Amino acid sequence: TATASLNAQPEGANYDESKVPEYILPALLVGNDGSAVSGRQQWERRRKEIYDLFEREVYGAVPAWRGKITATEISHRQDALGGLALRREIRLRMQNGDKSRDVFLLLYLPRSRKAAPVFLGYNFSGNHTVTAEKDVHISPSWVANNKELGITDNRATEASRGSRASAWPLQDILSRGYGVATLYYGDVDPDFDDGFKNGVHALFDQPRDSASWGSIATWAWGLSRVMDYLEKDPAVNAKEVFVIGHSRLGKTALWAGASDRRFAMVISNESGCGGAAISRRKFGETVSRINTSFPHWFCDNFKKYNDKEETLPVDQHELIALIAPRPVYVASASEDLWSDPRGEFLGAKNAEPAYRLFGLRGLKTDEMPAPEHPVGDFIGYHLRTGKHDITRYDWTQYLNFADRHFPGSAAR
Ligand code: GTR
Repeated sequence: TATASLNAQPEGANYDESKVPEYILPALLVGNDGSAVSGRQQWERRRKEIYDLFEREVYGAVPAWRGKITATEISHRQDALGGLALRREIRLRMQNGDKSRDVFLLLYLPRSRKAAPVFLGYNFSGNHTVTAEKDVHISPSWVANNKELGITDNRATEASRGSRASAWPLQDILSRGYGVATLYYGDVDPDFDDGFKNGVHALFDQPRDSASWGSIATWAWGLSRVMDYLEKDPAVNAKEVFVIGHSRLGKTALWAGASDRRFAMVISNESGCGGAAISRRKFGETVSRINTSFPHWFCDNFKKYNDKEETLPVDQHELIALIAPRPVYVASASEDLWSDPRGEFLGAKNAEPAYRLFGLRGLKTDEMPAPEHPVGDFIGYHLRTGKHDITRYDWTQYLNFADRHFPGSAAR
């Protein structure tokens, strides 16, 4: 679980920069047929090639959705967070035939505005963990057992209420004029390997193959379904929905941003392997380690690259490039070597050519910045001192980045 991995520096991995192999990254601006990509139109074609490779070889393809989703507001408060926010809980009932699955969205909106820009991101342990407010419903879904949170039979209880509040500085976010939409990722797909039977998988009946979606693609799909809802909610400015995630959910945010261009901005907090970090560096977590610990996160094709990162047809800078020209932010933590901070920086750096095609600047630096020195224009980056986590410092940078790119949204 997120909490258990906070201090993890697993053994048997390379944490020595001098042992990073030499590698050549797949060329971002050269088409599969060898032709150079210069204009935006050519990029659109190239972008599709890259997207298709990620879909087939890394995250897996989403099967056709034939169901329907019904949104029902299950709670509403005018005076949340000491009067700062409106708070609503919305049940999204996903249905296909006689099968259904409920996903619960927790929405905080600044009282000060009519249609709010919103940060949308999954939480790790249930909506009731992001706030100490007593009347937010406890997630009824399967959650990972966790002694610290008092979870022993895969059910959340009062003991975990507010336990992840530090990862969601709601006062800061709301007082700066932004809303928050969050949901528990296990509502969409519980995070364990069950052969893709549970979660929303039960609502799809297509047979699986080696390119079928893994859980990251499933979670990304869930974010798009939330976006479908947000687009219809007049209290939300659907043109300014920013997708955010930490760690495995940062990988998810990047893939969601690549898959669905309705997300106006994308934030990857310490997403590491299979996220922003260059796989070919084999620094910290590697493709074979991640496919072994989490065989359900990616499609089966990704396993072909275990210990063979150099044969991947893509690398993660190209995932970030798929987000261009929308602003994207990549962040690392100094003690989080498992996520490969330098690899994340280089992922961001090597995405720049795609932004350049739009006349936009990326990081505005060639060197990895010192801790607490955020950099970048359309590609933001910072290294924070400390461990694997998402903190108030990280959020402050994301809020600054949002203010800069969406000046109409900055609190007046
Ligand atoms: C670790 C995993 C990472 C990252 C992290 C997290 O166990 O190896 O890829 O996803 O969990 O999500 O906190």
